[in-house]
Amino acid sequence: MLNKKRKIIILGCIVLILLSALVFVLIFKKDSLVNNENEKLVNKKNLTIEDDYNEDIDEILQELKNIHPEFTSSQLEFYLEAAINNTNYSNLCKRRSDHSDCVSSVAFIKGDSSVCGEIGDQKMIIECADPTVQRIAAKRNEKCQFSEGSDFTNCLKNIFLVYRNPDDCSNLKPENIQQACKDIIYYETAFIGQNRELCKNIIDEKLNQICNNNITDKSQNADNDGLSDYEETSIYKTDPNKTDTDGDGYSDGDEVKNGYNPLGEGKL
Ligand SMILES: [Ca+2]
Ligand SMILES: [Ca+2]
Repeated sequence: MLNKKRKIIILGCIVLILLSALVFVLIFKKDSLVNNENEKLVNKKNLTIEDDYNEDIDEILQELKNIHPEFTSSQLEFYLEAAINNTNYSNLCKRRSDHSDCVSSVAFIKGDSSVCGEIGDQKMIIECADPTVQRIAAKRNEKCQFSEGSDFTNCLKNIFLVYRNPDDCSNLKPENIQQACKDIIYYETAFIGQNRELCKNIIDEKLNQICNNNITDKSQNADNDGLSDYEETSIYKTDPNKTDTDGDGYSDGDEVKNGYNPLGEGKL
């Protein structure tokens, strides 16, 4: 009799333990499913906005609110939707009375100043881009420092995409970001004009070095014949390392100066 009672108690305990374990597994599974769903949603939102930086949308919106306390929540909601859905925000913003605020906010949320490229003149574009660049510059500038050569210069160029001349950078803060903006513009100008002289304006050591290594010196004159290497290679097609390319006894520089052809007989 006692044995039977004990058996029933033990059996009851086992059933109870099994039931508890089942309930526990079910609750845990449900929780992890919910968490996964939330995670997926957050990742999806972040990925749509910025693949590389996974920024927090709530923080971005809070920053935008701090800059523009006058924005209503329906404005913010609209800008966020336009930015996240990657829809045709240029058309969406165009129809609104707050067109420039809309474009600027979409740029800000997306962290993409090129969005500003479509509005007005250069001054308006810069006004639109400044807050976005200030939001992203420090983080991205830091990331750029890990790359070398053209990867490094392209990385910097992408941050200050819509800035065309050093004056465009003048409202950027803090000072080092403003300087980085100016530096990459000096680099671009030096590179396009192949004018090494302009490299001296670049404060950043790494960029200064790349500039000096990559860009030919327009005033350099290896053979000292009165024509710079740049003039010889780009204009007269003479040998920058040979004083008298055509070997007629007159230097390339003298021939050009007097209107003679440095590559053979006759006048230029
Ligand atoms: Ca020369
Ligand atoms: Ca000659």
